[in-house]
Amino acid sequence: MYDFKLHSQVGNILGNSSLKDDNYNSFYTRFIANASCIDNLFKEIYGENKNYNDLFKKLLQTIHWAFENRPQQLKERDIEKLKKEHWFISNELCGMSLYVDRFAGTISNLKEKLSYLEDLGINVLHLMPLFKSPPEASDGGYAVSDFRKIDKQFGTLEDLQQLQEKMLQESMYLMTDIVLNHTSDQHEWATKAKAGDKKYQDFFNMYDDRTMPDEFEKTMKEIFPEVAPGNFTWVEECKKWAMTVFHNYQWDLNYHNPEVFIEMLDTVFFYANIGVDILRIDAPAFIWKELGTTCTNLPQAHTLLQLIKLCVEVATPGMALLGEAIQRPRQIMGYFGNGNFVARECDFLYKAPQMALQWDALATGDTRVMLAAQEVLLQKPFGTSWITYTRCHDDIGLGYDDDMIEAAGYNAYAHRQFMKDYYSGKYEGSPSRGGLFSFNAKTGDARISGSLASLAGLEKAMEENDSNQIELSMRKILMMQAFSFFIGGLPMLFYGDEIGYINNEAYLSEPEKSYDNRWMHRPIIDWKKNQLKDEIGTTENQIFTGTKKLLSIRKKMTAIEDRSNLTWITSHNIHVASFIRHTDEQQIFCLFNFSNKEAFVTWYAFKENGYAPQKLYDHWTGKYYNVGNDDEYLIIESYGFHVMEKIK
Ligand code: OTU
Repeated sequence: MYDFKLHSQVGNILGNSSLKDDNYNSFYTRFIANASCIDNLFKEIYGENKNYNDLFKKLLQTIHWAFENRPQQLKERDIEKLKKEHWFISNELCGMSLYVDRFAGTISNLKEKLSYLEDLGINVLHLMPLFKSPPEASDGGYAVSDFRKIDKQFGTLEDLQQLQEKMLQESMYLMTDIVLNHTSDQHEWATKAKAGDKKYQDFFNMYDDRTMPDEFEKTMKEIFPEVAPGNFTWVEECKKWAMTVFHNYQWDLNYHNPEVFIEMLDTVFFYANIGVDILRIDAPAFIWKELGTTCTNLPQAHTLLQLIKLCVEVATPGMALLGEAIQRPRQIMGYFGNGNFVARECDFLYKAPQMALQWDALATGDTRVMLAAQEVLLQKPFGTSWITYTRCHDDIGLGYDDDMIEAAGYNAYAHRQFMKDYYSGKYEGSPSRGGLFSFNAKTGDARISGSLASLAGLEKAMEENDSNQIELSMRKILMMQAFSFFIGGLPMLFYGDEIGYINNEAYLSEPEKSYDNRWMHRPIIDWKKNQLKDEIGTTENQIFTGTKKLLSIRKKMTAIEDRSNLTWITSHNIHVASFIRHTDEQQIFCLFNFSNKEAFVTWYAFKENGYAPQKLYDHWTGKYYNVGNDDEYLIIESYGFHVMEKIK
């Protein structure tokens, strides 16, 4: 819609731009196209501010300078990505998430490890938080004290830019985090707030007494109830209560203050102009606080995320946004955008409910709870995608709804208790080794820590030197990984899982980690162990080569590309989750047996969705299958799976 005043304002701001090339023309077009929406959304949140016009001008200037400062190579890459449309939706992309220090020591050393990752089939690299963070109060880098300085333990910004250059040459994409919701209490803004600077106290949620904190606490939940109970921390230096939803050394930023938004948008652009291809927005669900609410998933949080997306589309369009909204299925879908902003909020979301539901099915051998969530999860808008995964640096939260558990005939409370007992190894006969994380004595809730291998039983099997259980746990590991590789989205492996690292308790001897058992599944890589990937017969070799094979199968199948092209199959067997990934040219039947017994799937299940295959080729087993009569069965081994392409 033409808006003379607004478009003149944009024109004036750009007037003295030093660049007038094709890239600039494309930028100008994007700017004019998004300007009205940017104005409307910014006004929706900050329109009451008496300095709105100055603030809006500052926002437009921030967007302009982001483009002016963007390296030419990235501008050209932007255009290439825009031509591809949704460059990030590709069956050829597969990621790994890793801590630089624990994987390679430093950013510079990481350059020498790219070949290991390429051998596995990885071409998207999620580097866990890199920016300055107090070593004694870091939360694994999620307590940032300087958003612009690489933490010296990892190296320098130049090291990161050299790594990014090398990755570009290897056609690898870079993903890293922006911690949008909070800063370290040692960030410059927090230090100034402590010193009594009112401007910076207003960057946070600070109160003179307990009146407002107590009011907030009535409806807020606790994230770390054991080590950081409540949501507020007393700050002696300035005699105020600061909101601290996470750890008490993580101060929540106040997005009611437009200065905070503009500062953090500028940081988003700073990361974009380093060459970040996918920006993981940490804790987006928490960025807007309102009394009388849980201070999560509020409409204003979505508006701010849409605003960031619109601004990124203008200045740095080659960077995709991943929202780390670990929420229940019905809440999580909102982060793809709604109304006029469908597919214009986050490009990616973590498919956290799906991940948790895989672990649910693995514990019970029953896929019905998982299937009960699919109607919601299938509503993902075209042009957005998921990060699919089995494990990450965090805990496993049983973030699916009670009605989904009850749909499978279970009592929700008892079922959740079972899951905690099963994965912490307390349940009689459980093969799992894991830990309860953030147990909440008031609610009985807890999340689960543990590595893929340990939760799948490999740790216990190796302890008992039980070759059958070792074999079975490796089958479970590969089945779980395969599910996340073919369900649709960009698979993100967690480092160490490709080799079968089990839990490690070394963190207990480190004061700054000992209170947080998520460190049990964040290994320090032993490269002698990782080199066993090439030694036939070792568990490392079997897990690595199996994972590698699955990724190479995936890369050959365009039907696996996440084009909202998934149809669930009624497998007529509660132990088996099965779906078709389909295009006109290719149909892939994926079946996963989550039970410890053989599972029978009637061939009839293959015919119900109109594809009626007669002959299938299983890319995993390398075998051909003739589709049988309706009263005949495909037999799937315990924890086995099939990735079967319709041949005719
Ligand atoms: C995120 O966590 C990060 O992934 C965690 O590593 C950080 O500790 C945390 O934020 C604070 O920065 O829901 O969206 O259950 O899984 O807090 C925020 C603990 C999150 C984390 C959870 C998660």
